[in-house]
Amino acid sequence: MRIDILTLFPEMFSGFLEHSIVGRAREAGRIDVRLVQWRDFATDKHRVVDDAPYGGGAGMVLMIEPLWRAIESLRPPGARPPETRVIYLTPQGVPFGQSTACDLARETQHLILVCGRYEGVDQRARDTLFDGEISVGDYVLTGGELPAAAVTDAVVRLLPGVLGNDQSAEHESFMDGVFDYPHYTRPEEFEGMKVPEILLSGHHARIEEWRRRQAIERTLRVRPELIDRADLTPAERACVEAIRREGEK
Ligand code: 4H6
Repeated sequence: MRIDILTLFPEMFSGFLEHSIVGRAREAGRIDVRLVQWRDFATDKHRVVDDAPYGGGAGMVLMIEPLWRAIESLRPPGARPPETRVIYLTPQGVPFGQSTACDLARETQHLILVCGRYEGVDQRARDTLFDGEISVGDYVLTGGELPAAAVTDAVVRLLPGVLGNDQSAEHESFMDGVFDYPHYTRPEEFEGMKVPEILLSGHHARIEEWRRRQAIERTLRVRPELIDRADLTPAERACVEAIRREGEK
């Protein structure tokens, strides 16, 4: 997969791209991430890419022309979704989630992430240049760089062969719409806090069942709305109803 990140601040990505899973995926040649300096597509010698808003008001607006030129240079003629996608990171975007990450990992070979700043881009760019707009949550950041890093990380770790262990990708929190189960490691007891006995029992089937119930209980407590859309077996649905009834008492 190729990922182009169009930004005014490429330095913000250096640590992130070099380390951990994304760093290794790059070294292994599974992904080709390029940081693209927005100013390189300015049309004047001062490399200006923003201007004051028509109609007045605070802040600056990213001009359409440099952005247009950038996307022209990054996207081959005729390249279209889902194989090629130009995504704008904005607080006004469609909420990003694991299902969007899965779709991008599966269908998209060339992802172009546009990191806005200031008051964002000229509306005409939004009307014509983007294949989608994504928000990583209901909060405002100074720029789209952190959201672009989040989307990159979430997508790259789903690419085949990127996580050494494919099981951990399968078993993970959220793959079926339920949180991960609680994890414990040594020591068996710390400051009086013990590891749940069941995990030391060696009863694999019962451990699986316990973990699943813990995961469902926690999801129900923290994010009850997730459970309705979760991928649960009939037995697990019955378990949800039982926990809900217990909670009503
Ligand atoms: C586009 C338009 C994404 C991008 C405006 C971006 C949060 C998210 C930005 C802005 C972002 C998210 C610039 C508006 C700073 C507010 C960059 N913030 N902003 N939730 N900020 O995904 O002022």
